[in-house]
Amino acid sequence: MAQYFLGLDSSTQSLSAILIDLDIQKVVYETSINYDQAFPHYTTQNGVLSNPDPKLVHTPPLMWAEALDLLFDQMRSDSVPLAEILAVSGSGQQHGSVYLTNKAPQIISNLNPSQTLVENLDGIFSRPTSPIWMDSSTTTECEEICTALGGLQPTTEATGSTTFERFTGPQIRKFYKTEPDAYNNTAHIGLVSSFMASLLAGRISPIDHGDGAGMNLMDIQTRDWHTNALNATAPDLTSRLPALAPAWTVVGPVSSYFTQKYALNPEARALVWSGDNPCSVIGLGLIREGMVAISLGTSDTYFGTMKQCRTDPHGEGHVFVSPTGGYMTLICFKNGSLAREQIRDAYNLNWDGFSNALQSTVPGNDGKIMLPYFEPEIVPNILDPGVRRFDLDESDAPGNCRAVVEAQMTSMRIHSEWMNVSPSAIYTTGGASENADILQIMADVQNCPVHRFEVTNSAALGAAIRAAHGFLLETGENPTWEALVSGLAEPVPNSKITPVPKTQKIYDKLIEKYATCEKEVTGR
Ligand code: ADP
Ligand code: XUL
Repeated sequence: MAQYFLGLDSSTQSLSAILIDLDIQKVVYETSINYDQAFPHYTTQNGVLSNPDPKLVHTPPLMWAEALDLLFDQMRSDSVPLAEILAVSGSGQQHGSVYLTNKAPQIISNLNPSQTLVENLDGIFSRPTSPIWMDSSTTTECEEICTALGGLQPTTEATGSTTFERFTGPQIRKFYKTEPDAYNNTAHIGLVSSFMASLLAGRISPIDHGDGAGMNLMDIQTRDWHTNALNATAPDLTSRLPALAPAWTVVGPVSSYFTQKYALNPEARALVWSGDNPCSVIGLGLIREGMVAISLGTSDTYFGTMKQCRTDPHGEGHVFVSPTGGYMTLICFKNGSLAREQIRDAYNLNWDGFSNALQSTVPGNDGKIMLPYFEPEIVPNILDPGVRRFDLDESDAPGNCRAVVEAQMTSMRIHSEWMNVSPSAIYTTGGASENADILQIMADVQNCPVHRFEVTNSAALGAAIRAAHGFLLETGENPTWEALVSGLAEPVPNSKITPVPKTQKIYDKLIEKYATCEKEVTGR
């Protein structure tokens, strides 16, 4: 018999849904609503309000709620078996915050199905727009909170990350400082994830530990609110924040608004939502310590997993709680595909030519090294961009092609070493994961097999799998993550690329030399 679980993804530009049938271990339905197209009346561009100050990036949260109505409408017209869904969970863009008045609990628990969500939510917001993760206007507040907590390393050890402009704590502090009346008028502060979960459950939802870790407000070790961080952020913040809870928490049955309006089953469970990155960890099948996903997109990102909580002493990698209950890290390298493209174009190559160059050069590149900071880099923190070459001639086209890729893979290895976990399997996604020669270097430098992974929406898929996990736990079963992801979140069959054993010694040496070059440039 079918076992349907629904995962939603409230992302920057769209709200998506994935329905899985756990019985046959397949995705059976997918849909997505693009905000700009569906709701021109909010005047968003790529999901955000334009602002003369590029550092201010907000979105009206009412739009996210309106999208929820339209999504269920869409599913109903597509004859999705809504009445048979056992549980629903979701994923939200991380860090974005939603500010509600003291009327919120009452409004959320009495949603009237003969009206729209938009009509129902009249009077709920104490701040009509939500700062989202693209907002970078809180540098002063970051410094204030970081200083109050004792500096970069203590802040990272306390909350899993040092303060970042987009993180929720600095955003809340700025709101309190610049709009004190509106802050006073705010009774509840949630994240995108917990706001959406609250609508589905018809009550204020907890924030899950995964998304909570993206706030600079949660103690990453105890997973409770961090008193000193709260005090450093804004007065009386404790009473404004919901509870924190594990990612498998059932908030309650779905709200009668959805059962009456869209014929969801009144028994269906509404789970807490999590952030898109924690959800993606599940949607990418990273269920055991040492499983890593590397996305080679516009930027390159590294998702690592670990059982124990360790934090990055340099504050470059974020530590979030994984929906498995362990920990995950997110490390973002800005100079990814665009850096590879710069080199490709500088030597008038196409991707085949770039691959030929990689094939015609040797692992370790005879010690030729490039630091590929075409743009300011996030990891390591480089504000003053520029490509640096060591024992590498700019006229050496194949040497430069190998050097850019070896640099990127080496940098990933060096800057994930603080986790103290050797990767056991790497799943790779993104545009450049098409390129087997790049993946061979990845496997060799990391000394770990690499598998290609094709995903369309790992966050929504992860949310659907999490819904199944929470549901089965509540019904007294003991689901294993292996069984849950099986068939749903697995790499492309026969895509495994194994490291060449004799390259190990070569790369151990290269890594040492690379680290020295990097130190020279960063001064650290
Ligand atoms: P994003 O999702 O961040 O927009 P994608 O994951 O779609 O990016 O990746 C796009 C990038 O993939 C392009 O910028 C391009 O550099 C890279 N790419 C595409 N094909 C190849 C290839 N064969 N070899 C290396 N890089 C490639
Ligand atoms: C993570 C981050 C983004 C958002 C939106 O720290 O800011 O990945 O979660 O996707």
